[in-house]
Amino acid sequence: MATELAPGLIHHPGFLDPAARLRLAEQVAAILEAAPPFAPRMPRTGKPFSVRMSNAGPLGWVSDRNGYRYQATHPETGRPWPAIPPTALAAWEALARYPALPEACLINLYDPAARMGLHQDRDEADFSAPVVSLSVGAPALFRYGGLHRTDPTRSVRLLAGDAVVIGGASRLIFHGIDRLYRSADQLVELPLTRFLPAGGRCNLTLRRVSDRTGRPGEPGLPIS
Ligand code: MD6
Ligand code: FE
Repeated sequence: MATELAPGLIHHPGFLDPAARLRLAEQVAAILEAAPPFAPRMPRTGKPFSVRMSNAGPLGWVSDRNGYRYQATHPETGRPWPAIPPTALAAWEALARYPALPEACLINLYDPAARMGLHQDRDEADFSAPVVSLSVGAPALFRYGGLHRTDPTRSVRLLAGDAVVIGGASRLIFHGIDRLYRSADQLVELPLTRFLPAGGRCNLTLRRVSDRTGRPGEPGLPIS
């Protein structure tokens, strides 16, 4: 049963059943073999994120001292990103209600102590497409607010297999991950233990990057 947390912000608990979670974990592990996780850095300060990242699809989201941007190649290997995993494409087709395929699949890897500060996803040129998120591994506390950083926030726990769609009036809301929870039920994510040896969580976000003219998003300007 889906819950509309705010207009356009939809939580689908258990969207992936355990068999689909296992398939997705296997597909993501194969991507990470080819496109190893890297530690993105904050624009300007160069401070590393606590979350490690990789990407799949024609474009990948990267962040370094020069800012946030999408690019076609891995920042360390220089190779093109692997294809978006089939289980994630199927989730986009079921949930996005958008007439084109996603161009980017950002893979976020959370060690048990990692977190993600409040942010907006706004490096894309077409905000009429939603962002679709899939999670496997440990539960996490997802915080979401409004269109301004200082707006009041609420929180919801995301479990393995949950999907979240951020679209419509919520496309540009601030959101983040405050913390992970320990969980006993991580067996189906076994294929990812090589990349998360202490356990943790993997979140995928699927995005359109270009607008319908094919123009890519503005190069990332550091937020605030
Ligand atoms: C995460 N998610 O769940 C971080 N962004 O690890 C996001 O930043 C996110 O869940 C856009 C849309 C959905 C999301
Ligand atoms: Fe986000």
